[in-house]
Amino acid sequence: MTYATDGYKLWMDYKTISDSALLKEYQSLIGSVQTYGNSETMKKATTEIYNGISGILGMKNQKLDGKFSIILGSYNNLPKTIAQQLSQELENLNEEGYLIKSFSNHIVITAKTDIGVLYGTFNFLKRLQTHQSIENLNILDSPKIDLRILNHWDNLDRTVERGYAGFSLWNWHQLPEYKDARYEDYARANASIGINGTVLTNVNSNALVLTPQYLEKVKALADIFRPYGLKVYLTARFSAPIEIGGLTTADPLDANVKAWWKNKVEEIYTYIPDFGGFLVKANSEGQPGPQNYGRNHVDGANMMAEALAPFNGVVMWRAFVYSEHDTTDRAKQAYSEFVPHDGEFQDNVIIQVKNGPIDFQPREPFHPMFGAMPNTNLMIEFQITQEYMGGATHLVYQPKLFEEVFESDTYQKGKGSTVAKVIDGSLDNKKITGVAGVSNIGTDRNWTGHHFLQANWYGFGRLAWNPYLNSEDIAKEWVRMTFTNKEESVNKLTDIMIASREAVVNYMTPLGLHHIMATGHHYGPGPWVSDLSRPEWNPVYYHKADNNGVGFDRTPSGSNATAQYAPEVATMFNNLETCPEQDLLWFHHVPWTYKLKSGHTLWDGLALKYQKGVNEVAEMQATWNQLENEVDTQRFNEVNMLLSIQYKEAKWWRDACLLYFQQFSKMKLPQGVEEPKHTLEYYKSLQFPYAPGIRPQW
Ligand code: GCW
Repeated sequence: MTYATDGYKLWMDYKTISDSALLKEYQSLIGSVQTYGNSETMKKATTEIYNGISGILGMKNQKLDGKFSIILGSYNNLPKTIAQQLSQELENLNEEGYLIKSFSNHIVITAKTDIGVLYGTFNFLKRLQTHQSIENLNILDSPKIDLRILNHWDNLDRTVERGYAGFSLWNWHQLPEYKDARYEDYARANASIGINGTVLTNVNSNALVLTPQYLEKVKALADIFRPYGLKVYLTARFSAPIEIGGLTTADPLDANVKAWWKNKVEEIYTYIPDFGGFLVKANSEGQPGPQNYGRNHVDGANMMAEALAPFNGVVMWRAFVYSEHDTTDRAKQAYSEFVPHDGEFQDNVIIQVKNGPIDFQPREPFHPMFGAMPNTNLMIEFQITQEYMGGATHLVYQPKLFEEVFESDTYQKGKGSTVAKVIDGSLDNKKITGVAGVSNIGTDRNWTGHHFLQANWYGFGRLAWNPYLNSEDIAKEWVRMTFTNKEESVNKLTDIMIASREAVVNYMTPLGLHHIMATGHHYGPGPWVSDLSRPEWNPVYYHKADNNGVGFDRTPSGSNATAQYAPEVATMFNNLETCPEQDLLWFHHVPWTYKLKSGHTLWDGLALKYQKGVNEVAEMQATWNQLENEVDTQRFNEVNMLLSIQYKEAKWWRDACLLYFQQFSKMKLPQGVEEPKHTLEYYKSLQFPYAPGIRPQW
């Protein structure tokens, strides 16, 4: 089998342009390449620009003799005559930003730092890959977010929690001596989209990674990643002082515990001088934390922050907490625990909040904490891996979801206080800002299991750099770099991607339904599940279907979760007339006979949405089939097979959910909705003990 189109090269294939007119034009414009500076990062930028240009221009061993010389270098390294002309513009960049500027017979790619130059290099190559003009360039671009981070839920045994693309990239057993070439390819791919941090280990953490045996291995990875501007972070198990430190307590106020963390952090920095810091999941789903000692999140986070502060390290402290002892609506619990502590966290603590108040569902309203902690650093966490969206089997273009969340208006300071403004820090002038994405990458040859899911890694990076970008533009740019520049095909491929997000919502959880998946693996429907030990793990807790209707009343007559939003937002959600229908059953328990805006009853509307989701997948398949001669055979066939599975599973979701809810509505399926092929008992009987990414308890 040929690996030419196996997807390994991601969006950096640098194939020679087939449009001969454009090829000639670029060849006439691009001349000699000159690079200034000799840091490791500049070496990478130099290799990249040569490989990129010679590949794209099809001039592997030929001299480039176009009109403009391409000049790369950070401001301090550029020849004075050139640097002087750019000094003013560079003022407007931050440390990682870059300037690409045409003047006289040069195209200059410069920045304050070498890493900025590397980012600029990738941007310049992207212009060629996407067939844009390279004349009169004047591009000034800086990231709007400080920490742009992948979170790997990778275990030390190389399994990946909620991972669907093979095993962990990190071969801990062979590290530090054996350095898989893939480590560098990984770092390079991240740099190409501006990702500047990676948390190597699962938030359900193992303290062993903090021992010298593993720190040597972490160091080996950090050394490979460093030239690409990619910092390494680790998850810190709160009970590590007991497990690997021999202490009898992990109480954050205990002097010995504090000293242990201080020493541990100092030790880590001897291995990795630019170590990024810790990510901590504490007192959540059984993980240890400060509450085990009667302390709170502030005590825990600040204790670690003090140890990291002398080295400029940060603590990313997760707000994903809910407790079986708390009888209030799970959607309210993180806010209740954290918001009273606004302003109490150290400057180098950043609270990491999932995009919605439950857990990475196909659609959730934005998390109310985003509009409620003006005096605390807050970062957003997305899940790029598709725990609740069909694993790596379903084509779901997630930047649509990310964009929807960023555009949501918190009204924290009146209209226009979008989540993007909270996260980029502009609303409240935050000290540190960040965006995290739970990685969908593994050892699969194409990295993400499904060719199209590479676009989610790509789009995550682009939106972490700039949360105001348009997800459709990102899709187009990815398609052009990964598949084709042919206009008609670009549009078709983009159509598939854009449609895919609403499709998955429709065939899994339309109209605000949520958390109705099967237990453990979370793959496939399970709205009937009601026997798990913790009430809030059961789907019935979330949909509350009964003979009267369906949905979770979170208005003042119910859990009153809406009170956690700004009054304008709460009022909108509370009122059935103004609550967006896409969130209807998230906020309201609605009678089956309720009239939707379309005029359909809720039951009919729900059934039609499920059917619509299935139809949308069929349309995605039809569009894909039109592309058979436009994309390479390997990827065409692989995506084709996956789309067939997605179609089959969309029908499974529709049929299982509708049969289940029909027991309560006792209404017939409306016209246009296909009858299920099997009985409800059949769907309930399906088991998947070896589904990938599994975490058995919940
Ligand atoms: O809901 C859960 C997932 C867990 C995950 C957890 C979290 C890493 O099912 O697998 O644990 O979210 O985000 O901490």
